[in-house]
Amino acid sequence: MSLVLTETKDAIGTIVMNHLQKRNALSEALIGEITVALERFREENVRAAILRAPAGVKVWSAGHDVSELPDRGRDPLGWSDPLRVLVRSIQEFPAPIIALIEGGVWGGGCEVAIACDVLVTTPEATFAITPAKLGVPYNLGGILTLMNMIPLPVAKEMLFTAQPIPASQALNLGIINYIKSAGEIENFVYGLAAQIATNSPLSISVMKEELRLLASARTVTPELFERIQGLRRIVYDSHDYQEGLDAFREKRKPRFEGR
Ligand code: YXS
Repeated sequence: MSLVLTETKDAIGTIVMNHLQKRNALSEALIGEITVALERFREENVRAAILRAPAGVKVWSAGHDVSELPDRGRDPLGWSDPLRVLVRSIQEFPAPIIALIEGGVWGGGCEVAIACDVLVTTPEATFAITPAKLGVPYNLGGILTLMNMIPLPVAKEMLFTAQPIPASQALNLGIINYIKSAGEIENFVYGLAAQIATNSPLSISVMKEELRLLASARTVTPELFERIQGLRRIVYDSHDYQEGLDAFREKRKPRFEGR
C-alpha cells in the first residue's frame, strides 16, 4: 500500500503524506516515497510543489519514526539518516515547495516543514521540537535549519521545553507565512502555487539555491566540528538516550538521570 498520494496538474505537484496509522511518522519507507515523488516532479519540470497530509488530519507528521532510531552507541541523525535525506531533498528541490499544514507537527516533522519554502497552516496547527523529550542529540544541520528559521530565544524554548507552540505564535515570529481556515487553505495554497508557476522557473530555482547556500554558509573549523560531534556522542552513548527510546516503545514516561 502506498504511503503517499501524488498528483501533477498545471505544473504543480502535490504530495499527500498518507500513513495515518502511524500519524505520518517519517519512516524510511514514507520518506522514500516522498523523495521518489520529488524526483519525478523534477523530471516533469514541476514549477511548484505542495507537501501536505489529508484534509482534516489532527497530526501532519509525528516526526522521525522512533522505531527506526538506533539503540545507543550510534549517531541517530547521521548524514544518511532518512530524515536528513528528506530535509536535503526539500531544500535542494529546484522549485518552491509549499507546506500545507493542518494538525500537529512533531519533532523532525517540524524541520521538514520549515525546510519547505512557504508554510501555510490552519489556526489549529502546532509545532513541537522534541529531541529533549526523547533524549536525542539533534544534529548540526538540523540545529542550523532551526537557527535560520526561528529566533534564537524561541528556538531554545522549543528545544528545551519540547512543548508545542501554536500557529498564531509561529505566524507572529515569521516561521509560517499565512494562517488560513480549513475551508480556504487549499484554494489559497494552490493560488500561491499557480502564481509561482507563472514566473521564471530558472530565476526562481537559482534564487532558491542561492538562499540555501548563503543560509548554510558558516565557518565550521575542524575543532568546532569535532567538539560538537564529541558532545553529541556523549548523548547518544548515554543511558538517557536509551531510556528515551525504551520509554517511547513501552508507552511510558521516560526517567532521565543525566547519565
Ligand atoms: O501503538 P500503535 O502501533 O498504534 O502506534 C501508535 C504510535 O506508536 C505511532 N506513532 C509513532 N511511531 C513511530 N514514531 C513516531 N514518532 C510515532 N508517533 C506515533 O502511531 C500510532 C498512533 O499513535 P498515538 O496513539 O500516539 O496517536 P495520537 O493521535 O493519540 O497521538 C498523536 C501524537 C503525534 C500526539 C503521538 O503519537 C505522539 O506524541 N507521537 C510522538 C511525537 C514525537 O515525540 N515525535 C518526535 C519523534 S523523534 C524525532 O522526530 C527526532 C529524532 S527529534 O526527537 O530529534 O526531534
